[in-house]
Amino acid sequence: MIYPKPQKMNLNGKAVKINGVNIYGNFQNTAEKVFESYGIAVNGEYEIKTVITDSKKTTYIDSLSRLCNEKYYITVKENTAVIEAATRRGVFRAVNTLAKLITKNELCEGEIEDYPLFEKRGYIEGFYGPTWEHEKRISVMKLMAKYGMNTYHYAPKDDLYHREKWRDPYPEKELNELKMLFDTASENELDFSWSVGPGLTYCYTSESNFEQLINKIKNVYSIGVRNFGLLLDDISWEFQYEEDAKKYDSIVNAHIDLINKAYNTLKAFDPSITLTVCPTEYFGDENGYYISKLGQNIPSDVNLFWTGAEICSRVLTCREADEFKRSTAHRPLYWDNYPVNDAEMFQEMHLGPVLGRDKQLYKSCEGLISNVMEYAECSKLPLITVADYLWNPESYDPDESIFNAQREILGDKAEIFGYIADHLQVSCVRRHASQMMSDKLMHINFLAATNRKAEALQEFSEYNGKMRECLEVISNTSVPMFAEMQKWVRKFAMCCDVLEAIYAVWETPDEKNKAELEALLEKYNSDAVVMTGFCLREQAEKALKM
Ligand code: LTM
Repeated sequence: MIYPKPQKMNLNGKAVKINGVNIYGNFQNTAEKVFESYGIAVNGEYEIKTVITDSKKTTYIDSLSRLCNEKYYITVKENTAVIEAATRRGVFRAVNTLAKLITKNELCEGEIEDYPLFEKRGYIEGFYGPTWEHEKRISVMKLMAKYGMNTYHYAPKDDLYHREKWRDPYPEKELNELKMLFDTASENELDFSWSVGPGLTYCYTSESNFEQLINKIKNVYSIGVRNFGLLLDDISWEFQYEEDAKKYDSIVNAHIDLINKAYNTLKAFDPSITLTVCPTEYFGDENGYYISKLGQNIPSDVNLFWTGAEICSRVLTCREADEFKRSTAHRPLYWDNYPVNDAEMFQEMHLGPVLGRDKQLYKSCEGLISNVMEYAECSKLPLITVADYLWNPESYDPDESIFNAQREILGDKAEIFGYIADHLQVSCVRRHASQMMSDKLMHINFLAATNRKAEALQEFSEYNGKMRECLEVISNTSVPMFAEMQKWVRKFAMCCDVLEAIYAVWETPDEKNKAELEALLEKYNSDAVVMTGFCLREQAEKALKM
């Protein structure tokens, strides 16, 4: 299987063997670059033709009654694959699918019809904390494009020029880096959106503040960016300036004026500009006064970010999205605060698949943009699952998806990595971690309770061996993701020690072993980093009573 899963894939015929491809037709360059990025040689014997047809078939999704510029068809027969699409983006998606099938040796004769179900699918660097390094940004972008995302929002809270120094133009070096990001996004069919967050010091009645805001946007416009975000999240509900308090009876009216004025000015400057707004009330009651009034008084084509019922929502439901639409006259554009782990979540590492988003949410929203962790490499794992969900939510399987993500990032280390990943799952979408360990200990306890202590010890020892092997691999292999996980690896080492100490008590329940276990457990518990669920402590406490 390839991910994201195509909507309709009927490949049952003869298997096709490919050493390299020859590409003909439109967007040959695009196709060649994609194949090269998968390590597939161009100038081989297998023929790939791209046919651009702007017809209902290639531009319209019947089941959703909407146009789509990412739809494509692939027909595979003998030594030829024909791609039909209406746009470069459609070809880009098709070539990625073909390249995945080729690299997995899964290309057979038959047909594929494919399109995404969510319209806007992407991620936002919208977290508090150290900003991503430039190279990591590029690497995440390319990967997410391979997984079918189409949107990237640049909004790091700790980029000074995004928030604190919103008035100042970017210095040359930073602007050049932004341009490189914009170019990479364009090459990889991602819509790049740059955001400004002026709300900490903005005076709503000041003409010069407004001019500074527009000038800052034009500063970024100069490198080619056309999609902009105006973020008003995490600012005071009180006016900072007396003039504002005098003019407006409520902050929502100041925000409505600002959004409308910015929208009109930017559209007059260039009609192709788009605007996305993050309101100050960005979660909770969809019928609240602020969000309802704001939504109803800004243009319908301004995208409105919304994080759901909570800042970090456990579930996102169609019912809530429909209610949001009724209240605000806008379908929500979800700013989904998963996998982000900033603020009070800083001791958690979110490596699990995305969960709890309705399978039919795409019918009720503009799209979903996932807020990432300050750890770019680690973010890739949950982000791949987000991309899978967004492309084909109806057949999204979180377990399959995360396993594929682990293979994508870690190759043959994926399986052993599962022994630590099992414990790094606690987040807003999942309250419990350590499912694998919990099942294992349950079985070991069962064996012991049914007079099979030798078998129990054998299984316990094998499990501890795997945990230790995982620790060795993570500590001694140079993988970018492992480097980001240091504090969790340190805690994982303590977890391995505790398990081994429990085992020692099982073998010989004497005072010395118990004292050792107690000390290790104490060390484990006093480290605030979030790791296993309850099962480790429970097992240790049982051993201490032996
Ligand atoms: O969620 C929004 C709209 N704003 C901030 C984010 O910047 C932050 O990353 C998340 C998670 O802590 N919470 C917020 O309130």
